[in-house]
Amino acid sequence: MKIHAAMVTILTVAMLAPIQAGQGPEKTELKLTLPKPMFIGTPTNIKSANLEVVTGKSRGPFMVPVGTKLLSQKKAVKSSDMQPVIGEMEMITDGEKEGGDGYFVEIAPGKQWVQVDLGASAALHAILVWHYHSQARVYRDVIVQVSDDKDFLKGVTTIFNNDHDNTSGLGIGKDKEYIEVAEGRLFDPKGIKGRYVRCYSNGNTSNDLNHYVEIEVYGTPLK
Ligand SMILES: [Ca+2]
Ligand SMILES: [Ca+2]
Repeated sequence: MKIHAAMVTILTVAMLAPIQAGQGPEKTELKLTLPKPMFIGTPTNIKSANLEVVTGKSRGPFMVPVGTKLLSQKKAVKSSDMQPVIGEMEMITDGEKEGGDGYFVEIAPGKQWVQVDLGASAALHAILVWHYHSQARVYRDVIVQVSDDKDFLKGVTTIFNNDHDNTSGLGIGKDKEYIEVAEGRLFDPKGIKGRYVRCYSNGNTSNDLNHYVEIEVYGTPLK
């Protein structure tokens, strides 16, 4: 039996409508500008005790409330290492996401963090991080936190934590390690409110250093 394309559309809309009606604000697909991939295929040389299943598939659409915008572009970035080995902190929010040399910031080895100051608290709907994507790597102990406190001493919400053995001492994380790719990693803050986004890492499978190509934070400003 052949199913007519128009019929499929009607069925899809009919199935989605009741779900959307029961879930508060209207949602739309988050539109991203992605850099070109620098490697293809599924790497086999990565050793990780906590790696997610590698599918090689792209993330697919991610839905956010209507009115969600990029809040992080050109915003100030601070780090536990303010004197990067390569690059400048500004490069983390400059909108450039290419993977090659000249596009990543390299900071000190071991447990380090960078944090974006959005300038004002906002309801956050997507956080994307590109550590490095010119080679397949896993960054260790990736922890993403949101707070209204620039020092992250109070009111801290952890959005993601894949430090499964608590190496970094911020608590055991239940999330999986993942291989860096050109589409970046999307973390879902689920509307949590905050002004600062802090990202930890602790070296990677190629070396002990920490890298960032870009961080993007999407949300809706608070009225
Ligand atoms: Ca950049
Ligand atoms: Ca760990």
